[in-house]
Amino acid sequence: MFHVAPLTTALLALTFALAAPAFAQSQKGPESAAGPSFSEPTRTYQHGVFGQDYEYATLNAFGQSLRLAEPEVFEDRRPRLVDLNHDGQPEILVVVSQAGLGAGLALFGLDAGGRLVRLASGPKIGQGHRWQAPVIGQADVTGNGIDEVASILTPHIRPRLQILSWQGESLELVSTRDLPAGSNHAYGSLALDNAAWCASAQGINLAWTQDPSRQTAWFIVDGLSAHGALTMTRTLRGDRDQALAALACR
Ligand SMILES: [Ca+2]
Ligand SMILES: [Ca+2]
Repeated sequence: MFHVAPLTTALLALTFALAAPAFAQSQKGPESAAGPSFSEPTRTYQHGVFGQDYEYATLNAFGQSLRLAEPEVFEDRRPRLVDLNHDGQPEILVVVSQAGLGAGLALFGLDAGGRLVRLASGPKIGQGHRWQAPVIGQADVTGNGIDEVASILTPHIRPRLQILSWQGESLELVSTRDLPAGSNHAYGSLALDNAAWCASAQGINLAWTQDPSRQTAWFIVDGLSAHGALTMTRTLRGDRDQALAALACR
């Protein structure tokens, strides 16, 4: 005797898989094989900076999962491990966005009881569907022993560098400045690892390459002026080998 129901169920499952392959195959982010990851795609925001119509609701790290309360979503592809206070316990730097306010950086990690929690939040841009692209790395530009994080605000519209310092439950603004060349993300691209913010033998490197053949830029950040402005020296543009060395924090 034939059992129609299981066959129908199988066909429905196959039909769904064929109809929505990107969503169905992305229950976890592509970098989930090792380390922290995102999961549970959500269409509550749908900005599409990665060429997709969904973001993520859940962060998975340290054997635990944390789902954001709506309307916030992770508008991100890869949680970044940092250790801003150099205590040997990693923090996780991510982008959190919501309708009406756009993107902000946030820091997650373990609390004193070993629970995965949000440790700190930075300012959101203040307008919906406005993103910011974290720059990979950490560096102490204020000289207080705690490393700062960097991102490029509105990288597809008017790229502007932002430096944030972890203070209690906030990522406090240290400095912003317009960028003279390029940005670290191309709209629709999944690539997020093509920029660096890190200490090198020369100082603090700030580097990115959108397209290694054309859009490279490398700066040495000298520090902060008496007025809190970020001072930096532009060292080159268009030299792929040197830009890649700068990206590797050399
Ligand atoms: Ca730490
Ligand atoms: Ca610092």
